Amino acid sequence: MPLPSSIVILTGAGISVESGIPSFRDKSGLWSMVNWQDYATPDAFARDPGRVRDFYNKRRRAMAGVQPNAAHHALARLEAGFRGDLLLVTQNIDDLHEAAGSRRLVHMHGELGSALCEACGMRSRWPGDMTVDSRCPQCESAGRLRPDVVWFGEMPYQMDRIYRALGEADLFVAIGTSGHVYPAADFVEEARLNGAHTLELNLEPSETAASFAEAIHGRATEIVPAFVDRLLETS
Ligand code: BV8
Repeated sequence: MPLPSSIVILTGAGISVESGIPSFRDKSGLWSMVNWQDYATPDAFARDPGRVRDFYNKRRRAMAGVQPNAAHHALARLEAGFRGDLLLVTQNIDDLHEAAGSRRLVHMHGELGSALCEACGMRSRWPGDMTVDSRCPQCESAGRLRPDVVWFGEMPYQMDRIYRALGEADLFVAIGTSGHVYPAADFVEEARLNGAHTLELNLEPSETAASFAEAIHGRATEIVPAFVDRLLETS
């Protein structure tokens, strides 16, 4: 692999599995336990906001004591040691990349620890439970807060910034994602068409495996540090 000057990395739930966070589509994944149509769509929230807030309250509480793993730390080490441009785009709503030290980071599907006010549009840090009585810190409206998470049918965040980075990247790496959800699953094609080398680091071939020039299969805590070591040695 030639030495890259500009890297885009896309992560999915698979990078957090070894920290104890369930993925979505693995056999014990979240969407095999609940029906995403009842929790991760604007209609679900309109139908039963309390049930949806509780669903995210439980996932927020489950983050207590959860630590980033060797794969998160390796990506933070890459950001610190890599002299070119690097953008880390995550589909995950956990804060494990930040906890490991990553800063050039986009949460394209939002964040578990953030609240969005439907009355004034303000986003605010929200570490605790969210209920119908929770008030927006900005406009003080009650009953108007929702999880600051991108649901199905909603536009993911910072897409312009992401596509600009994909246009300039000469290396695109997808880590721990099934390639099931769009538009994230299209990023590899976007990067490839712009001339980037494309690499998939995943437990098994994803649904978009055929689009990648190279693949390394294994557990993220093993293959991601090895990939970062190799890249930093050559840079
Ligand atoms: C939108 C909420 C448009 C947060 C989620 C074509 C183009 C555009 C859209 C679509 C399209 N086709 C269909 C659509 C609609 C839809 C979609 O993609 N549907 C799917 C079901 C086909 N997309 C959307 O609705 C998106 N919005 O397109 O808007 C628009 C246009 C104009 C105006 C307005 C709107 C929004 C998508 C975001 C939805 N939100 N979740 C939450 O509750 O968490 S999706 C959910 O899936 C999560 O966000 C998650 O991040 C995402 C992807 O899942 P993965 O991260 O990949 O996780 P998964 O479990 O699937 O896979 C884990 C992988 O890790 C596996 O491969 C496994 O093998 C591997 N693994 C496991 N353990 C390890 C490991 N790897 C390494 N080591 C290990 N130890």
